[in-house]
Amino acid sequence: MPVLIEAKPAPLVVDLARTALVLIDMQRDFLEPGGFGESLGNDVSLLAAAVEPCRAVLAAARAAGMLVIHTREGHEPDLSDAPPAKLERGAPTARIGEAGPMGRILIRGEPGHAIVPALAPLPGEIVIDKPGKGAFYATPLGAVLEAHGITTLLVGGVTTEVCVHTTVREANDRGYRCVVLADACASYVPHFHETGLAMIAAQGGIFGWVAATDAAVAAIR
Ligand code: TIU
Repeated sequence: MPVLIEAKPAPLVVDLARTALVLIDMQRDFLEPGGFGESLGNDVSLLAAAVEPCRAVLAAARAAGMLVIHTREGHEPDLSDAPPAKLERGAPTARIGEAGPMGRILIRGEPGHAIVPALAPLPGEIVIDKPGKGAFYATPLGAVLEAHGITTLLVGGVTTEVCVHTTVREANDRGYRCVVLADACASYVPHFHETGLAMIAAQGGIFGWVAATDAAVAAIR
């Protein structure tokens, strides 16, 4: 069904039957103390504001029967999918693969790798495990979207300027229309969040649209 979503730089009409909700990396490793995000020196409480908007749009998407996709950043226990450049960089308090209070940092299957309880995937919902920042690199996401005839993505998650941006840039180049839900995203660096959103909608929407979660929820209902 075609619906109108109020967005920047301009409202757009989307066909809900061809639209997926993609929630990026709403994992304990990023949102809770003791995980990857905190190991990098971040105040993880800055991401909490995105949870309720994500929950609201997730509920609306489920009720409307839309395709729902969750992503998780993380690595195989043997780190075979983690490039040295990623493992070695920076001076974290604990490196990827090292033990932390939520298990090994950013490793698949560990408690910290899980999506936060408020947004836990339902049985049957698609969960894309990704080794990189973008959700298309080394994952089946492209094939999944193609199989479902998806043309438009509603995107929330963390962090705005890292995994959300990378995924939206990848999706835009693959021909998807991306509507980034501003308040359903968050960053450890608030001005990166604001600027990151502005970058998407600038220049006539150079690689997407930006909308309030309420606007998307109102359109989906
Ligand atoms: N550190 C940071 O801002 N983000 C990431 O490492 N991954 C995601 O954004 N998911």
